[in-house]
Amino acid sequence: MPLQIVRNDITKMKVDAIVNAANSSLLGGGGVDGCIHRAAGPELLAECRKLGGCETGSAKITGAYKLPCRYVIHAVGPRWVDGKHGERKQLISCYRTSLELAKEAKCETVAFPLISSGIYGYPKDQALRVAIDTISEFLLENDMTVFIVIFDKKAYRISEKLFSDIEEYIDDRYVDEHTDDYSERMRRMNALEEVVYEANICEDEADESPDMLLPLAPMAVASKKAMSLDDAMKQLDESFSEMLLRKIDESGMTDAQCYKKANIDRKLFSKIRSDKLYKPSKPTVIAFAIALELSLDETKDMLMKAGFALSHSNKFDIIIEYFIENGNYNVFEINEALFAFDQSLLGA
Ligand code: AR6
Repeated sequence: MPLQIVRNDITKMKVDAIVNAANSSLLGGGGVDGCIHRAAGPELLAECRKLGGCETGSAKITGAYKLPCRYVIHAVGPRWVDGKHGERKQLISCYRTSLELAKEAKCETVAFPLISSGIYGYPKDQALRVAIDTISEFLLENDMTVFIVIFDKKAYRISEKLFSDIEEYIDDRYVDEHTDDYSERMRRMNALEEVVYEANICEDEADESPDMLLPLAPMAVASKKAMSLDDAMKQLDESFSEMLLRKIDESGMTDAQCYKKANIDRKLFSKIRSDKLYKPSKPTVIAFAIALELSLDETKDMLMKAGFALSHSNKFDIIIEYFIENGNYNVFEINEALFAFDQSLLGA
């Protein structure tokens, strides 16, 4: 997954480079800056002294000394005043400069804290949005794995409105699922049993007793005839990989546009492309469905190809449904929300 949100102490991240939320003196301070200097040891400060400071909105790179990474990129974020003093522009520039420095240093993995969102007072939901938008734009053109490291989950905020909309949507769906009266549930069960029963009876076995019922694959359901294994194999449905490639063609996107929009890395996509019977994880399937902007029904079809379904007794599924129903196909925004609700993220 090229962009990931994780909960951790950034000084523990085993990546090529970590980014420090520094001040323009580059001589250390509180917050994450203090943590990084303490963990790296005094040699880091000695190297920083030679850099002659750094402007707000820019960044400089040093070694990492005792840290488990190779480089520290010291980025100087803006102090929040009221949002009308160019704060956003400077914060974007911080992320861009840091990513360019990481690229020049041939880093494949980079971890960012939420720059400016602590002592500098940038509202956390807006700081997160800037981070995600700027990093995902960079990843459209560059192969890198970038982590946004959230230190304190309590301090993590998606917008209040989005959070409460999703919460309400989850509540409604759980309510739906659990307020069917007894007769409605029996009706559904009976309907289901009839389908299964019908599906299992072959014409020449019509007199078999119902307790001989076995669950059959949809392919067999369609034929209602006993068939040899060879014949059955010939009727195998379009696989997940085949459906994905067909949908990409139909969408007019290139493969790269699609896997990038899905937040899936190139290597994983090549595996799926070259293996017709590739078995993806559920978040991977959904990531592609989102990138392809499939409707809810098409998403369910694609999930079925990989042996999955969406259920109303699962928060992850309801959140996905919420975004699809609202026509919001931004995988990064969806991941923000999934993270806020402690669910696994979309992508690999
Ligand atoms: N790992 C990851 N994130 C962390 C960690 C950690 N170990 N510690 C804190 N954070 P801040 P700023 C998060 O205040 O707002 C310093 O004095 C924290 O929860 O460190 O850019 C500098 O020298 C918050 O979300 O940086 C500057 O003077 C985020 O890191 C000034 O603070 C950034 O919070 C910079 O302020």
